[in-house]
Amino acid sequence: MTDIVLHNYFRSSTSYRVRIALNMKGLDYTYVAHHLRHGGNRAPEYLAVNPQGLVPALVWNDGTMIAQSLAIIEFLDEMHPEPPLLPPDPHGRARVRMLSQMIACDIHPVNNLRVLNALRSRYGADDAEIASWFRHWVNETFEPLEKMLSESPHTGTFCHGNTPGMADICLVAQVANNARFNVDMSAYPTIARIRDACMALPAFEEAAPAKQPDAE
Ligand SMILES: N[C@@H](CCC(=O)N[C@@H](CS)C(=O)NCC(=O)O)C(=O)O
Repeated sequence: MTDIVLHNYFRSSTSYRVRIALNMKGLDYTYVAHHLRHGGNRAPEYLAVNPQGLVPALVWNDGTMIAQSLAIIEFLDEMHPEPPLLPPDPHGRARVRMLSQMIACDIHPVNNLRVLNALRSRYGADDAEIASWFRHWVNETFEPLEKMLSESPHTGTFCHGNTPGMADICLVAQVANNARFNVDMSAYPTIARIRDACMALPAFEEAAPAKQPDAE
């Protein structure tokens, strides 16, 4: 048995998701940083761990490598069921996965660093255009997300009821990313309220980018 190792980067929102989940489960791990802006994720040593060259990647204590933040979070939840990150009922689990995937599948991929870099290098986009692109895709999903959260009887202190789970993890990490691109959160009071409730919890607060050893 070895340590649990998390390959990640302080500013990466997908890494942030997994750090929160590890903290919520009370699991210690070895923090291995890969500097995305310096191409650390494309280094041969890291590609030998995760051929996709994206962070995060978790190496479990039996040597198993798992990439993809939502797969990692569900794996942690199955290996360490307390506290649960998904509700006990199928309807609740589907709702939490739906909310999580709205962020993880419909916002993050089009705003990922490699996409922003391609906009710059292939199409000559400048900083203002990149920021405008980023905000556009956040707003495309945050508008319906705000409506769904504010109108659902299942929303409580957190996205689903009064205990934090996977959707809250995705929400908090996305809101942190938004701040770097000046997304106006005034149109999203429910999302902002849930984010604030999460950040009052040590598991979320200690996983924040600024608290990590590679923070700049
Ligand atoms: N769907 C993956 C996405 C992973 C991902 O794209 N991570 C970003 C950091 S947030 C990355 O490694 N980007 C490197 C790049 O764009 O070159 C997940 O949820 O883990």
